[in-house]
Amino acid sequence: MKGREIEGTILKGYSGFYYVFAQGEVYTCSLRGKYRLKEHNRVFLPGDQVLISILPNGQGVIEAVNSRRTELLRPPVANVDQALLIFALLSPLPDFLLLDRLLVMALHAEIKPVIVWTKADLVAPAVVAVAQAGYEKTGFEQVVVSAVTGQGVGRIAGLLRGWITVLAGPSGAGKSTLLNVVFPGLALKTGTLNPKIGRGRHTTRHVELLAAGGGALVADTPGFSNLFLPPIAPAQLANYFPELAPFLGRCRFKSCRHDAEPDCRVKAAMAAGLIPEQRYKHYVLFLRELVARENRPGPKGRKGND
Ligand SMILES: Nc1nc2c(ncn2[C@@H]2O[C@H](COP(=O)(O)OP(=O)(O)OP(=O)(O)O)[C@@H](O)[C@H]2O)c(=O)[nH]1
Ligand SMILES: [Mg+2]
Ligand SMILES: [Zn+2]
Repeated sequence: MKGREIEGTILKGYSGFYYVFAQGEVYTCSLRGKYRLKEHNRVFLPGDQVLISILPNGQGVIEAVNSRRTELLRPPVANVDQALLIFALLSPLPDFLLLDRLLVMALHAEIKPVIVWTKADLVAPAVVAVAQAGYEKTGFEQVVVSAVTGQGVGRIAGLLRGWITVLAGPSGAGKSTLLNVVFPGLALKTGTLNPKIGRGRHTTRHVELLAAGGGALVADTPGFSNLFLPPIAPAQLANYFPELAPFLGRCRFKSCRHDAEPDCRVKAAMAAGLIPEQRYKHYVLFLRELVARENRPGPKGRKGND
């Protein structure tokens, strides 16, 4: 028997069941038989939009699933609208290389990145200004927050409302703390690094979306540091650094990759202080990484899908 049907979002899958958020409630759902067939072979992710029917006992059955708008692999969440890239201004010091990697990954996945500088209470305003200035020409949205003074918390709440958001950033940057301040009901575990396992204590094994209130669906992810770049053709990489745009297509060589070539407008712009040196350096680093991957023999290297 089929009950009434409503649309919802998968929050998480757990031992054969899916928890679906629909019309303000969480329903424990099983899968309609066709999705359990082996040939279907589909893995449902948090963020998948589904149609569920509600049984008389209050449980649900997933009847249909929509195609995905976006798909992230790390963390595995579908239909993510935006990624908050959370970096502390101090303790730990910002890992700008990781931030620049995450920016490339977000743009490649067609997810809007927002840079969030946390722990503003620990540093002088000049330190905040320097961090922000490094990304000003990218045009990426930046928010400065402090869980201690409440600075920026209202802006974060406004950004999260109505969207699917993932939080990413190094361990200890304050991701869970920020979510707790924005949504006090969540009561996520926070803390410092666990020296035994070398990462946050509360590292969750199952990625899940939290129905945080006000229509916000957020994934709080464990911190990480090591990431592969997505499969981007080296010649395309410059397009993932928005502040390079005004200088592209004007170098001596049409095929200029803005690395060792002579008469490069991008390098000239960097030398003239129009592009932050650190961002340019990371561009070159990523470029060489992508070229090395392209030149590596074997299917992995050629397809660039590792
Ligand atoms: N002074 C200050 N401390 C903060 C702030 N935000 C977080 N902290 C502290 O930073 C530490 C780490 O915070 P968490 O929220 O656990 O960090 P996380 O990013 O969730 O870390 P992982 O879950 O390990 O990836 C905790 O001791 C927090 O109290 C802040 O705005 N100011
Ligand atoms: Mg955390
Ligand atoms: Zn060039």
